[in-house]
Amino acid sequence: MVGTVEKAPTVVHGACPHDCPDTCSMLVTVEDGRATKVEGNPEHPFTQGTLCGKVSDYLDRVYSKDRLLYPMRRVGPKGSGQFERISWDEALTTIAEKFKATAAEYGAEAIMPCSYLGHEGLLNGLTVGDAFFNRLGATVTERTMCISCTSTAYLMTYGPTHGTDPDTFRHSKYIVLWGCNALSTNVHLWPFIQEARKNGAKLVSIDPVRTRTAKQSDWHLPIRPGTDGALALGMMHVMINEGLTDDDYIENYTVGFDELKARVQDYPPEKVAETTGLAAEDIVTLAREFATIQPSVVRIGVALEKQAGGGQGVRAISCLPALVGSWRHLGGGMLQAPMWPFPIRWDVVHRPHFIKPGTRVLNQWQLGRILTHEVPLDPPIKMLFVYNCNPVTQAAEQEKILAGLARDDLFTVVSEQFLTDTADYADIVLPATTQVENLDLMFSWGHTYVTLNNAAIAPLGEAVSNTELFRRLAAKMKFEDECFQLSDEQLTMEVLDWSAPVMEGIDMDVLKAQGYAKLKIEEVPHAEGNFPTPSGKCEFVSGMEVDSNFVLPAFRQGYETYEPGEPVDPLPTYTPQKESAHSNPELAKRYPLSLMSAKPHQFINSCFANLPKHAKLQGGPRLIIHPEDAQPRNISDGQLVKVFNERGTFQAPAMVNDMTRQGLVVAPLGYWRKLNPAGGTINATTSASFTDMGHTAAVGDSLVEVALASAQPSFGAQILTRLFSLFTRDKKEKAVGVKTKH
Ligand SMILES: Nc1nc2c(c(=O)[nH]1)N[C@H]1C(S)=C(S)[C@@H](COP(=O)(O)OP(=O)(O)OC[C@H]3O[C@@H](n4cnc5c(=O)[nH]c(N)nc54)[C@H](O)[C@@H]3O)O[C@H]1N2
Ligand SMILES: Nc1nc2c(c(=O)[nH]1)N[C@H]1C(S)=C(S)[C@@H](COP(=O)(O)OP(=O)(O)OC[C@H]3O[C@@H](n4cnc5c(=O)[nH]c(N)nc54)[C@H](O)[C@@H]3O)O[C@H]1N2
Ligand code: SF4
Ligand SMILES: [Mo]
Repeated sequence: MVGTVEKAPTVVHGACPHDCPDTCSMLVTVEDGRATKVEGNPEHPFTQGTLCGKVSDYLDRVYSKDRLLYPMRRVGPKGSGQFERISWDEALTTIAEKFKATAAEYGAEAIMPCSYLGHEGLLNGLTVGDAFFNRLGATVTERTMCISCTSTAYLMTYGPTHGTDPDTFRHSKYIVLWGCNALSTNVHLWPFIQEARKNGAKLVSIDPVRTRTAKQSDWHLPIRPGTDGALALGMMHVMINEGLTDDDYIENYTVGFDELKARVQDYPPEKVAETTGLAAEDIVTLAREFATIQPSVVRIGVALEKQAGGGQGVRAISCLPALVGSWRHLGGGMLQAPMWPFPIRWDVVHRPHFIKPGTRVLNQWQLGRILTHEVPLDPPIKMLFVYNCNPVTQAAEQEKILAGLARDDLFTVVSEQFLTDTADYADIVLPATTQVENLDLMFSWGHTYVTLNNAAIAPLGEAVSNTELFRRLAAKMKFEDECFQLSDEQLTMEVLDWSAPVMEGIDMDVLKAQGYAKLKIEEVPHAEGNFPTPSGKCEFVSGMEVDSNFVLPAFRQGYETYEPGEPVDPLPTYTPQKESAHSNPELAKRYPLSLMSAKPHQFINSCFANLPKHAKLQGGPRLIIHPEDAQPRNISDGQLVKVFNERGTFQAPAMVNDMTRQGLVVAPLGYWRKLNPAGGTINATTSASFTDMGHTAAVGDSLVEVALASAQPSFGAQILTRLFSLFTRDKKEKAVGVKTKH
C-alpha cells in the first residue's frame, strides 16, 4: 500500500478486474472509509497511469444505486425481476438443501455451475468455484467462449510462450493489427504503437470493418470475415515463391517447411483475392512488406477465432513471423496473449482430484440447448449456479436460454453485482463485491506484469467476494477439506508458484510496495528458436496432438479425459465459414447477410451497459449496414430494423454506413435485453456452434436477414437517432487514446 501510515486520505494499490488484456494497475483513494477516486498508476510501465473511459468512472459502478447489496429470494414469476430481501443464512440454507435434494433425487450431475470472466482475478475469477463444484460432484462445465481456439492454434505452432512482449512494440517497424480493434479493446498498446510509428513504423489493420483503429492505421485491408487463413497462406505463397523467407531461421528453428511450401502452392494471390475480397496486388504488397521491413510483428485480436475455421486461420497467421525471421529482432514476432508464462497452479485452482472419473462435462456455450433438453441429458440439469457471467446477453441462442431459465423445475442461483437479464430469472440472488472491496492477485492476457489488488474499502451492504461465497457454501455443506478453509491471503500464496524462475525477484512485499511486478522473461525470446513445443522449434507441422474436442488445461475445469473429435490437420489450412453462400447456398438465400458483433467501446462485454453515463456515451443499440444492402431493403439511417434468422430476432435502429463491407452487418455487443426497448440483443441470432479447435464460440459464423421493423419510431425520433449517432461517433473519436509518456 502507498501511504497507509499517513493520515486520511489513503491511496491503495488496486487492479482493474475486467476481462480486458490491459489489466491496469489502479490507485484508489479512500477517505473516511469511502473510495473517492480511482486513477491509473503512473508508475506502471505498460498501463502508464491511465484507465480507459469505462473504468475511470469505476466508482459509479461501486456506488451505483442499483448495486445488489443483500441476498434475495424470488417472489414474482421467473424473469420478472421481483425479489425480496432474505438473510445470508436463509439463502445459504436454502441453496444447500437444494444441492442435497437435487443430488439425492437425480445425482449431483444435475447441478451445473455457469461462470465466466466478469472477474479476471486469480482468486475471484474464472476458476473460483471449481474446487467447490468438483467436490460436490456437479457436472463439470467447460468454459471456452473466448480465446481457447486462438490459444490452441498458437500453442500448436509455438507452444506456451509469451511471444513478443508488448513492452517492446515500440521497436517494431511494421505492425499488423490483425482482427484487433486495439483502440477499443487493448488501448494501452496504442502508445507503444504510436511511438514505433514516430520512429517510422507502418501500421496495418486487417479488419472487415473500418473501425476507429482501422481509420487511424496507415493501411486498412477490409478483408471478408473468416477468410484470414486464406490471406496468410496467400502471403506465404508470395514470400516463399519470391525468395523472401529467412532460410537460415527456417533451417535451424522450424519443422515442416517442405510440407508448408507444398500447401501454400494452392493459394496464389489471384485466388486468395477472390476468397478474401482484397486486391491481389495488396496481398503481394503486404507479404513483401511484412517479410522485408524488419522487425515486423503481428498482434492478433480474439475475434479472428470466432469462425468455423478460426483456429486454422490463426495457425496460418502464426507461421508468418517464423518464415521471415521476425523473431530474431527486438519488437519482431507475434503477440497472441502473453499469459502463458504466469506460473498459475492449475492443480490448486481447479482441484481436479475431486472429480470422480467419468463425471459429465458440458460446454456452457450451448447453455440454451442444455437447459431446453435439446441436448438429451441423463440426468437433466435441475440446478444452475451462475457467477461472474451473464449468459442471457453473452451466450448464443438467447431465446433458448430464456426458455430454459423459465423452466419451473430449474432452480437457479445467481451471484451478481447487478440485477442483470440473467439474474432476473434467479430463485436466489446473492450480492457480490466489486474490486475495491476485495483482495485479488491478477495475471494478464495483454502484458507480463503480476498485479496486486488490495481491498480498499469494506464490502458494501452484505456483499461478499466470490472466494468468501464459496467458503460460506462449503461450510454450509460441511466440506471440511483444507482448501475450503483458506483465507484470501493464503490463497494468494497458493494460486501461483512463487518459486518459478519467472517470479525471480517478485514476492508479496514487492507487490505491496509497488502494486505490480514484471515477470522475468526474455525480451527477444526466440532469436534462436527455443520454442516450448515438442520439437523445441516453430512447428509448421504441429507435433501437438489436437482434435476438434481438445481443450487446453487452462480452459477445462480440471477434467482429464474426453471423447476425441475430428482430427485437426497438423498443417495450416483454410476452412471457409459454415454459414456462407459458399458452404450453405440454401441458407444464404434465406439469410444472405453475415452478422458480426463488435466489442462495445464503452462497455466490457455486458458490464457497464446498465450505467447511465456509459450507456449515453456508447449510444443505443444499432445495426451498421452497408448502403448497397440498405437500399434494396428500403432502409435508411435511423429506421428501426429487425435482424432475424431461424434462431431468433433482435431489433435496433439502422446506421447506414460504408464502414462495413457489402454483405456484412455489424452490431455492438453488450446491451442488456431488458434495456433495449426495441427488443432482443445480438445473441438472439448468433450460432451456438463451435470453432474448428478449442471449442470456442463460432459467433462470427452467423447468417441473418434484415428488414424494416413493423412499428417505426416517429420521424422526429428518427432524426434524433441520426443526430445522436453522429454526435456520439464524433465524440468517441475525440475520446480515443491514451497519453504516451515515452
Ligand atoms: N471496450 C471493450 N474492450 C474489450 C471488451 C469489450 O467488450 N469492450 N472485451 C474484451 C474481451 S472479452 C475480448 S475477447 C477482447 C476482444 O478484442 P478484439 O478481438 O480486438 O475485439 P472484437 O471487437 O471482438 O474484434 C476485433 C476486430 O476484429 C474484427 N473481426 C471480426 N471478425 C473478423 C475476421 O473474421 N477477420 C478479421 N480480420 N477481423 C475480424 C472486428 O471487426 C473487430 O473490429 O476485447 C476485450 N476488451
Ligand atoms: N455475440 C457475441 N457474443 C459473445 C462475444 C462476441 O464477440 N459476440 N464475445 C464472447 C466473449 S469473447 C466473452 S469473454 C464473453 C463474456 O461473457 P461474460 O463473462 O458472461 O460477460 P460479462 O459481461 O463480462 O459478464 C460478467 C458478469 O459478471 C458480473 N461480475 C463481475 N464481477 C463479479 C464478481 O466479482 N462476482 C460475481 N459473482 N459476478 C461478477 C458482472 O456484473 C457481469 O454481469 O462473451 C462472449 N459472447
Ligand atoms: S477495462 Fe481494460 S483498459 Fe479499462 S481500466 Fe480495465 S484493464 Fe484498463
Ligand atoms: Mo473475451
